[in-house]
Amino acid sequence: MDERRTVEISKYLARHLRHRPEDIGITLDRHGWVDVDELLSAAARHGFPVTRAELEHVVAVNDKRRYAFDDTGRRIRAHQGHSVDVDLDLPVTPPPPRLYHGTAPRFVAAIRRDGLRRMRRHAVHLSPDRATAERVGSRRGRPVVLVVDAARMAADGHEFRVTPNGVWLVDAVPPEYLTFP
Ligand code: HQG
Repeated sequence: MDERRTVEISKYLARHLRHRPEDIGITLDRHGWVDVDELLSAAARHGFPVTRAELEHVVAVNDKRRYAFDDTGRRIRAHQGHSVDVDLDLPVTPPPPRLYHGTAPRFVAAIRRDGLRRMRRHAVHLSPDRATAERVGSRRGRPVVLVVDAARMAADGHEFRVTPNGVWLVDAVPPEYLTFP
């Protein structure tokens, strides 16, 4: 399958498994799962036919491993990034001492004031290393990388969770835990 088709399917999945399932008449369960057959027939009905083989390919090769099948292979969900309300059911996990967040210069003043907020998503997304945070930030132009004192946050009772593809999630990061460049 060529790269363009892979990206096209991945974007379609992001749209409907994270943000707008109702647009194609599917419903995610409370943990974000949807039946694969239901997804494929809904996609076909809405003018975007995808085969099971294509779906498996996208799940397997996706650059950030954004999607996963359950153990039976009958259901699929996005690992993170939802704007619809889901409970990803991930265990609270002790974070590494430092985590990173890539953002854009235009958000820095508000972040200094309010800290990191979830904005439209279900959680604030943090990266385990600076290089990943730079990539996240560069989606919006020149990246600005903030360092999060995760050790102190955890000691103060903030709960961290990590997705199977290595994205750290937290409800918010108050400004006192942030270091700005
Ligand atoms: C910023 C992609 C003003 C925040 C990426 C970010 C990631 C604030 C933007 C994943 C703020 C939200 C998530 C505040 C935070 N005031 N701006 N108080 N607090 N912001 O896209 O972290 O390709 O929802 O810095 O790689 O950029 O979709 O979050 O710039 O892993 O799999 O508000 O999305 O992954 O933007 O990206 P987003 P994000 P996927």
